[in-house]
Amino acid sequence: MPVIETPWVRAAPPGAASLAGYLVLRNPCAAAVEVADVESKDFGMPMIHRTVVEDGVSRMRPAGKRVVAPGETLRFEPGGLHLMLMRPLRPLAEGDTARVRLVLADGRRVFAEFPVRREAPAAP
Ligand SMILES: [Cu+2]
Repeated sequence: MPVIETPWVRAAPPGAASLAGYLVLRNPCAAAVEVADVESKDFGMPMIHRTVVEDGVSRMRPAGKRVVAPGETLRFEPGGLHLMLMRPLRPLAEGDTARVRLVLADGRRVFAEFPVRREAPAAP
């Protein structure tokens, strides 16, 4: 089963319409896995985005499905692939924890608790 490592959500001012979430998804399985979607009890509209630079301007785009080969990792990190956690359903301040799970294309879910932090945790 794939595992989520170093999950975190970047702290935002109270009332923010969305928060950004980051993680490393490790696939120790013999088969590739595909990340199809994200779910959360704590957000009304969680999405997977990718930040791209177009004509020198940074923009966010839907990331679609992501494949992780056996033994590989998929990094969700600032400036690239990220969880766009829109419409928080409760206040989430630094020190709180958001519940998020990734939906794999085969229907399995990978859950993690994402601590809300100001800074990225040390890389694994
Ligand atoms: Cu985004």
